[in-house]
Amino acid sequence: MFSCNSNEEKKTKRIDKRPNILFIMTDDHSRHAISAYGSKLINTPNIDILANQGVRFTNCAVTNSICGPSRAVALTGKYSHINGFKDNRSSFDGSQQTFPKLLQKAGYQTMMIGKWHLKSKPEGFDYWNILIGQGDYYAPRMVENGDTLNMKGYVTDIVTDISLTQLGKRDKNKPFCLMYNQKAPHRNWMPNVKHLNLYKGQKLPIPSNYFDQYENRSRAPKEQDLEVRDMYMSLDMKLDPNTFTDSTETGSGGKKGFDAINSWKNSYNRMSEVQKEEWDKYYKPITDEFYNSSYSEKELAEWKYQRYIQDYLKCIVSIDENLSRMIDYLKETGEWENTLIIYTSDQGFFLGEHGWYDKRFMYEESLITPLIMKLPNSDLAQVNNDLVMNLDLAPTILDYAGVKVPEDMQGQSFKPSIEGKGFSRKGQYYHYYEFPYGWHLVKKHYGVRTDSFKLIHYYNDIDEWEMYDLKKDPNEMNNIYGVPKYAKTQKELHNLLNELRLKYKEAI
Ligand SMILES: [Ca+2]
Repeated sequence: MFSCNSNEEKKTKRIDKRPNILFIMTDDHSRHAISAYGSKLINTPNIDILANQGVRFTNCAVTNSICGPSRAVALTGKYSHINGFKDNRSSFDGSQQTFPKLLQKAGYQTMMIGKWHLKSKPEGFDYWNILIGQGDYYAPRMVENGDTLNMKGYVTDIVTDISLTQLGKRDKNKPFCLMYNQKAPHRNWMPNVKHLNLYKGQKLPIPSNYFDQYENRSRAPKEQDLEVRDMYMSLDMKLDPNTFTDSTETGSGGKKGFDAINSWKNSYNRMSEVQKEEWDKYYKPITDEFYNSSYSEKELAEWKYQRYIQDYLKCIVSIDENLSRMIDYLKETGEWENTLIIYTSDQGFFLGEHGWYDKRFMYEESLITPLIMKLPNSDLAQVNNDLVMNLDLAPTILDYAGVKVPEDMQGQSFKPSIEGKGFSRKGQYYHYYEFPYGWHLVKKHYGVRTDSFKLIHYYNDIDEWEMYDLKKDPNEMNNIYGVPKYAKTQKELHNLLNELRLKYKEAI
């Protein structure tokens, strides 16, 4: 006489009414590859569901645009120089305070599944199952609560499978916090074989500044190594590894001396024989096309862009498809209404703007990360233009869970902003450290961004400033630092930068 299918009945089961937290972080997902942000490249219907029934942020900046550091900031609500994880050489001090630990202490069930990339073992989770290092696209190696596992299949599906299994096993009397962190769409952008044929034969639009010559700016954007035209023919372009020789290489790939051919062979060989067969059907003609053509330098740069962007987007199709499984699960179990869902990336990404891939620079594409939040017990669509940051994620999550935000967290909850009660931040402070070691040769720099301007200081082996008028020059092609007309604004930005460096306890 009691129906088990009633969502109402399932909803009333939980006595603890605090909202669940579903924290979704993908890796290197540019907001320009999400249709809710107006992408001309891809449809992401399931991410769009969150935006159409929640809050889409247009100005969420990261503090340090690179994988590990950004994750450490999200966990701690503290800048890299405070949480100790400044660049990808670092190892996260897991003994420190994080929002999952505080939620666990407050009675939440905490789970961390997928990309972790902080070297040290996760702490503060009732269950964790993480990809090793950057993670493999095929047959990924994982560590479950300390035990190493060799999985079969495609990483985005696997991370979702494990997440759904663990959600099913949880204590349903308590709220949960699940960090559901996808490896995709991180380099080297290997799509699921079932998505290989998407975009086949199409030419996607190339950004207007793809052939940027880096004039009117400091030396820093000229001296990087993150141009699409320099991508590896092996690892990135995915030419048939069996045909590959050193002389086939046309790019530096961001790190001279890196063994890209072997890295590519290893990735390729993680596929099963059946997967390889599907893979080869798609990539062999591409390999042949390359060997049979004599591209000019410009044609090769355009060819590489198409190869890059299409693989990148196919990886996102899989993320979006798997997100629908999570949404269905929440709806079927009656938890959809009372769950705070956060969709974000560890940073933005260049999709050919300035001729680049990767991130690191304080320019808009890399600095601004997608952030969409489906609020508990609300389906009102909002667009929020406040100057929020990934630094604010931890305090915001704690605020929604009704847990006191510790005073030493440097971010601020933006729940009041969502509720129309105001939010105050004059400028977003940024600092990138990974130079000259590591990848891509992006020089050390710090700076501040307001809603109209940006000031950047490159230092270390250089001492140059850049300033941009974001309203007039949204693509940041023209450095106005030192231009007399902007002298007053420049002085104000310098003052704001000094103020923020003092506030966040950073000194060079
Ligand atoms: Ca990343």
